[in-house]
Amino acid sequence: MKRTNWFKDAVIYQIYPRSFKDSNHDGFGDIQGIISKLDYLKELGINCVWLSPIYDSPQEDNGYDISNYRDIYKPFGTLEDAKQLINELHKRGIRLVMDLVVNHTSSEHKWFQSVIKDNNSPYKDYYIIRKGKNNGKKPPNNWSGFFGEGAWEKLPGSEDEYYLHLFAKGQPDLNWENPKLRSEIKDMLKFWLDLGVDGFRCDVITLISKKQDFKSRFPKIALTGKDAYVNGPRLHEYLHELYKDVYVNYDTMTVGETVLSTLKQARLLVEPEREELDMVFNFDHTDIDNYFGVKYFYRKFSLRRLKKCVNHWQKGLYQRGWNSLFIENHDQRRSVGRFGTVEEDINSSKCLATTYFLLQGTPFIYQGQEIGMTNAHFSSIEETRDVELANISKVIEKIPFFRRGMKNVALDVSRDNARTPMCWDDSEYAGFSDVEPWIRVNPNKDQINVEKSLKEENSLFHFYQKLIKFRKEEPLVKEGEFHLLSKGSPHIFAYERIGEEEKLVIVSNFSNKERKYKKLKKWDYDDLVFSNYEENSYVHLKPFETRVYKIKK
Ligand code: TEU
Repeated sequence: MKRTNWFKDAVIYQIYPRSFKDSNHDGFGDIQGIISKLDYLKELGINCVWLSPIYDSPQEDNGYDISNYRDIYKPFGTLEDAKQLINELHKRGIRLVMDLVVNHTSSEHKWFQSVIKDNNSPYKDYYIIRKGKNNGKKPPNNWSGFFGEGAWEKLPGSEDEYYLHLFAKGQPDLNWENPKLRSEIKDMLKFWLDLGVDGFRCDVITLISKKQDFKSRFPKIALTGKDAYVNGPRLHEYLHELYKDVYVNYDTMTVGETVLSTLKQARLLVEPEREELDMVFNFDHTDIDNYFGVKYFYRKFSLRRLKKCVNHWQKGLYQRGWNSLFIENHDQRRSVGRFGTVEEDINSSKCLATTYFLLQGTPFIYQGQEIGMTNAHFSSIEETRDVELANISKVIEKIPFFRRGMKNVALDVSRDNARTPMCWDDSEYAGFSDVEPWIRVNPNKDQINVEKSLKEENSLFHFYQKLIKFRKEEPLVKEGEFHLLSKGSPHIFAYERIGEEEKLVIVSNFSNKERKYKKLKKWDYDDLVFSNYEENSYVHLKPFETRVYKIKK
């Protein structure tokens, strides 16, 4: 089958299923709930959905711990529901990208269970299992994982062996060195593609190959051993193998969650002739407001640093690969109040929306982002549910220096901020469910909900709708070359998207004060395609004003 690169024309909406819409009164989102909201997504204008994991799972990490790749977690529904979802999406011209979590399984997966029951199980080599040091008293090395703990756990039933888990204890890492395991994964990919799934978002895909020495590394503040387990020696080989044995036969798309990858590494993953992935998510921009890539070490946001980072990736992948564009997902706190925006002024969210949406690449919207949902403002850990926060909190508790300053930071940056139920209306449980949900509803549901956004002409929802329409109709958004204009300004983010005869100019004022921007003299009112203000002055930008011009060169 010919691959059509449809992802270059896609606007992708991420659904976090447990929090999207409950249809069966258990306070937990489900597939039928999603189906009931597809017309809403159609109205927004998106043409692809990325669905976070719905596979069978004990839900230690909300489904990123899969116990059966070919079945659905019962509270979400059945395989029949999944087929119906694919069908209903396709009927509306919307594609479906599933989450692919193959760096690890759940410890409840039958492969891992078989190893626990029988130390000689043929599945033992599906995992990374090593003898501990000192006759098993100490783990095989000093590596630490992503949730703040050591990366090894005693293998149940064994005296001296440990298994590697770069995430929670219930997420043992798979051993990609084993060709049988790779073959199982390829079969599973075909299973979903044959059901009609259009592509995959590949969870922590840069971790699948590990250096095989398994030696201790120089201790770090976080992620000791990462030079051995991120971008490992056989990563490209494995990805190319999946491509040539599976993807090449389908009109599919893959986007890799490439944690800790530099531009140079990303190029190797997405240059089309290398046949590995179609796109990557890089996290440089979400690390702008922290130190050392650790979100608990909060750092004041700087627009200049953001521009530098955007410029780096836009220029760096131009005509070599394809960018993915996002400001939110289920692991990040909400963008409202972040990246130079403020909760009190919806115009600031419009500025941010315009600025990221019209860059080169495929834009993603995370559920609730389109109506401006905010962080949940948790006041205690009891209100949260995330295993990451639970584990990190234990680490913070142990170290007095951290305990003092970091408890509140941890709540502020908790992933649960973006995982509260989607606010559909202002009823008790925000129209998400009619019983108490698995995590509390955002207290500002009366002000920020879908029903209200649909009614108000100037809502963020309608602004996104316009942006999506504009992106679809304007080839320059897809193809134009990126050129940064406002490098030095601490408040203004302006850039061009240059084509052969025309160009787009995007100008946003990321401050709550009027700002003079002299370059505005160059462009004519008549060329203004849209803005978040009805009237625009000559060389002054109003607080959080954003404008898009289309200009003949
Ligand atoms: O996230 C990978 C990842 O790097 C995150 O753990 C990230 O470092 C952290 O969330 C920042 O706060 C993916 C999934 O998106 C995440 O939900 C899973 O928990 C994780 O993989 C394990 O599958």
